[in-house]
Amino acid sequence: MRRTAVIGRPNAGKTAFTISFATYLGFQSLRFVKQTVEGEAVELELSQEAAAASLVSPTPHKTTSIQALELECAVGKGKRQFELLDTCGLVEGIHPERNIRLAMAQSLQLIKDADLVLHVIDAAAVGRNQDSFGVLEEELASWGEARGNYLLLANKMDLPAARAGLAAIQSFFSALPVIATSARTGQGFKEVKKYVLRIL
Ligand SMILES: Nc1nc2c(ncn2[C@@H]2O[C@H](COP(=O)(O)OP(=O)(O)O)[C@@H](O)[C@H]2O)c(=O)[nH]1
Ligand SMILES: [Mg+2]
Repeated sequence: MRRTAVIGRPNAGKTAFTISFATYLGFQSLRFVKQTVEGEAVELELSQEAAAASLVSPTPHKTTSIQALELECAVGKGKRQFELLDTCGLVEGIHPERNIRLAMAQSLQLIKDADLVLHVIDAAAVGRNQDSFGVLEEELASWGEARGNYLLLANKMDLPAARAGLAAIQSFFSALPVIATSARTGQGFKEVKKYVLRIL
């Protein structure tokens, strides 16, 4: 099954984007397969509201396990299944908590094999602090250019500071495609869908 991985720093809106984008594609209830850091797979079915309430949070590192959403999309006359993978937030250095370190390692392994990578950035946070890019972004940008099928989502475009953030993101990641999105309003989802359909 084709796999799209959603990556980025904690709090960028990865989980919010994953849930709203799946809803945009027409899914009312979402079947998650959670991979715990111990390697166990737990399945759960949640409504969009329940998923958002339990998984989206302003507290960083709420998502410590991989959450895969198995989705089906109409392509031409047929249907194709693909997996949307919400991952643990990536940060520089070695995180003091063991379960977060394990979740990050697990995320990296799955990202490596993904058919498409969506890198979510909080454009509003960048707009407020334009020096917020670090080694993580530099490394991801060069890796993204080398691998291809790597798309940047300048998220939280519904917030005023995001406009300046978008410009900074476009200039920093000048060799990669950038789509302005809002997990809150659905801005940019149509464009993201086009990329996803291309790899199915
Ligand atoms: N205004 C706004 N807030 C967002 C957006 N996407 C996510 N958030 C908020 O940002 C916080 C972190 O979101 P979450 O999806 O848990 O981030 P994750 O750590 O990357 O998975 C939550 O409080 C969300 O409600 C967006 O597009 N616009
Ligand atoms: Mg999350």
